[in-house]
Parts: sequence; C-alpha cells; structure tokens
Amino acid sequence: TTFNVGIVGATGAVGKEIVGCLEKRSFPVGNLRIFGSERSAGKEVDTKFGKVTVELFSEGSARECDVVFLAVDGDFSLKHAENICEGEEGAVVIDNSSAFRYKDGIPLCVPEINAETTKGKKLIANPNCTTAIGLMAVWPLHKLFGLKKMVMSTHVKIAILTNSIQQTYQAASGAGQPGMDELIDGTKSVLSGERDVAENKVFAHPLPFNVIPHIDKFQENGYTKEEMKVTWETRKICGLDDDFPVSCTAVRIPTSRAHSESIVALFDKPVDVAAARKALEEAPGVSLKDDPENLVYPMPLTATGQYDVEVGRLRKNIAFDNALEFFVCGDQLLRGAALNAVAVAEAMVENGALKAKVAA
Ligand code: 2RA
Repeated sequence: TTFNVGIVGATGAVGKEIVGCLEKRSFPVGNLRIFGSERSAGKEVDTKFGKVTVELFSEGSARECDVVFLAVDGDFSLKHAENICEGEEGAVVIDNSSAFRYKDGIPLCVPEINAETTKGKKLIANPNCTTAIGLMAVWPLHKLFGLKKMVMSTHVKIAILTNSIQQTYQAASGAGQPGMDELIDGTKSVLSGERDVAENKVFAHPLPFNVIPHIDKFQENGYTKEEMKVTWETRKICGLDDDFPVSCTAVRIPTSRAHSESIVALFDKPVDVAAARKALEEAPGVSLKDDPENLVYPMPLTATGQYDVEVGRLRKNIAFDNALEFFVCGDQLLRGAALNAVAVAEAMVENGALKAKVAA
C-alpha cells in the first residue's frame, strides 16, 4: 500500500526535514503534495518522489490526502486541522504546532512511548521538541525504576531547595530557519568586525556569544511557556498524574540545531546505574554516549543530523535519594519535530489508524 501524503509548510526548516525523513525512511509515499500560501504556490520542489509543484492550500485539497503533516503555526492549525480530518473522507493530520497538544482526546505522541494512543484517531499532536528529546531518555528509565519527579538542572544545585528543576540548552533552530540565519549572520557580523554586538529580530537579545534564559512568552507563574510545555507534555505523554512534579528552565544557546538537556530523574525504586545503562542501550531511538574517560558524552555537534537522541554523563545524583542524573542531546528538527511526526505516521500505518483511501 502507498499513501497520498500532504505537507503544509514544506519549505520551512521543519517541513524540509519532513520531506527528508519520508525519503530516507522510505515511507510508502504514492503521491506527495505540498501546500503553501499564494507566495509559494507554483514553486517547484525536488524530492525523491519527483518534482512537486507547490499548490495553493485549501482544506478541500488537503482532505484528498491520506495523511497531512502540518508544519505551520498554531493559528493555522487551529483554523484548519479539524476540518481537514473531519469525517470518514478526511485525512489523518499530524500537527507540529502546540494548538492541540493539551486537548483531551487528542493524542500527544512520541511513538516509542505511546504509539497506541493514536489508534482510531485522525488528529495527532506532535510534542514540543524539548519534551520529545528528553523523554526518549527518561521513558526507558521510568519503565525500570518508576519516575517520581523530574528535575533538570545544571551545576547550580538549586535543585536542593525546590525538588523539581530542569535546564535545557536550546538551539537557534527552535525558532526555525530565521533563527538559524540570525545566529550565523550575527556571528559573522561580529567576527568580521562589522559590529561589536550582533543584531537581533528573532530572539529577544543577540544570540551570538550569549545565552538567553527566555524562550516563548512569560506566564503568570514566572515560568515561560516553553518551560511549562515540558511540564504539561511530560505528564500527558507518559500518562502521569496531572500534578506530577516536573519543572524546567529553558535557555537559548548559540548552537544551530540540536537541543541539550541536563536531567535529574527521581524514582520510586532504588536506582542502579548499570541497569539504567543497559536499559538506555537497548532503548529504541537512543544512542548511549557515555565514556567520559575517552571524552565521549552527548554534544549538540554530534547529535546534529542524527535520528537517535544521545544520552550520557549517566550517574547517581548525590543531592537526592533514588535519583539519576544525565545529559541528553537531540536534533531539534528531527526527533524534536520532523522525525517524530513521520514516526507517528509509521506507527499509525502499523496499527491501522492510517489507511489509504484509494489503493495507489
Ligand atoms: C524552541 N521549542 O526551541 C521551541 C521550538 N518548538 O524555540
């Protein structure tokens, strides 16, 4: 069986990677359709599936597909996603925005964790990149020891005071191609002597030679939305209680496209580092990079372009009982977005939720 696949936003950073993942993972694409705005309609995109002319988006055309990937903003998804997938004739929609992530009845899926939630569903939400990357490492350990609290922290052991803190180091690609361009162009402008401090439009402050402890909007509780996404989404994806303690500080750093996360996970059961290492070694989608003596540990440089999330610096945490501490790096555009979305579609083919309307 092959599928009619649609992508909205295929020329953006995530959309391009969705095309790449469909190609590299040999997803059974019968016909690839790319939908865009008036600005991009008519342009041609070269793909392994042939040259595709970008069509002007309409809900009717998108509904003709078997599956549609939305790599656009939340407002667009809110307006169109449910209409695209409505009824028997509608398409399965895999939405990369945050529009539906917290709605009851709509699966929020990392296929290696909760693929079964997609069964019989037509609208699936793809998690935020930070959550998806971190949970690839946390999930196998949760299965082994039973997660109690999640703490992501750095060398600043504020963790002792509060019990539940997490720290992420997020790449420029989280703000799409414009974010990556601003980092590279700004760095060049400083290195060439043209400017002392880079210009900024995408980020709240210049990112080159800087770190910015601010991603997305500040909330009433003093956290940013990016930080709260980690809390909300971890609970939903892992099937944990609505008040399960997860807390995060999200920081933008001047790397291009892989996010890094320092995680302390507190468990119900006593932890054993060797057993944890084995579970991580065997976990799908995880690459154990943990040989500090030989300078092997996860880094954005080595995680970039990789499907697997790197996990390392695994050790017993000394501030809490039954706690493991580790470092995770994952490609933000792949596991954090495009790869996860394509893997959701693959899981839905497997469990019968994604069917071809017309045998191609
Ligand atoms: C960021 N998490 O890194 C966002 C993108 N989804 O900005």
